[in-house]
Amino acid sequence: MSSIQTLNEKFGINSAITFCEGPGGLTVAEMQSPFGSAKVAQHGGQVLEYTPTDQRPVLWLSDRAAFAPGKAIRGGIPVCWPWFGPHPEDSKLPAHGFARNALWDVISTNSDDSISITLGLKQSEQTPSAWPHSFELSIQVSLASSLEVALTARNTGALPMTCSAALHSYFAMSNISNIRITGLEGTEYRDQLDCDKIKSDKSPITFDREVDRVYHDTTGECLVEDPGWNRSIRIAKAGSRSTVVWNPWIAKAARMEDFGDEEYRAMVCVETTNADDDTITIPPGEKHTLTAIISSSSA
Ligand code: TA6
Repeated sequence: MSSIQTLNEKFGINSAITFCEGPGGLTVAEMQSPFGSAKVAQHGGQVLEYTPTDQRPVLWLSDRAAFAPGKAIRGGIPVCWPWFGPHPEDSKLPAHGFARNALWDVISTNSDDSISITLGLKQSEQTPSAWPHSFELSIQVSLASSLEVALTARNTGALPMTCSAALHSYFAMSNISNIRITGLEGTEYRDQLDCDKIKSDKSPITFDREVDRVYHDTTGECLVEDPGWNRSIRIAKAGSRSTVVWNPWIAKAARMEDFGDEEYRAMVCVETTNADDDTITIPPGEKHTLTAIISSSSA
């Protein structure tokens, strides 16, 4: 019996959750409910799609995304763990940690009040030696009137475990030049494009160049207003005091092989993070959960 057949036998739930072969031969869980649909890959524990009923897809996925073991998938909601951005000591290590490049196990599925799937990852011989911790990572994706993505890191070792993380969500936009993001006005941010200077802006965020900002001390929700598609995407969160906003714009998009030169127009990242001084130290036996709650409605 194929691994997909085994997964469907063990975890499939009628038409609510079925496992199939996705792009690049990756195993994907397809979730279906009256509220909409979603797809989650075992590779990276990564949400690939979220489409509310009668709406356009909420998440963006590059037409050039690589779907291959060991490579990060460009789009959806990559799981950046146990470090956000470059590794703090060793620049040779992959940016944004190793979780998004690893194969996760299916732990459970459920169809009680929402359709949900939980995947898990724990230390193994594949875990980079740079991360000498025992851990259990799980991601629970729940589909109801919103999409809730909860990343839980449990420290199963004997020493405190300090990690940074991101649910690195890519949202589909009609045209980056016509959208604005509210909810972060007046919030201090580290400008990754200007010598990490700390700045703030009283206005909603608009885009006419590359933007790469880590907002600090913010627990509130963001609203991405997209008049071109007459909708707003709301990103609420829990377990996070930092938010990242990114669009690569023209030059950086052209430098990324898994990113179409013109695709910067069609996306924006609003990332739910534990970054900068929001890095989390988890005592032995304890856990921390980072949650993003995503919904979309006509503007
Ligand atoms: O979250 C913003 C960011 O850190 C940007 O600096 C950019 O590097 C982006 O993540 C994508 O990183 P990746 O390693 O997925 O190409």
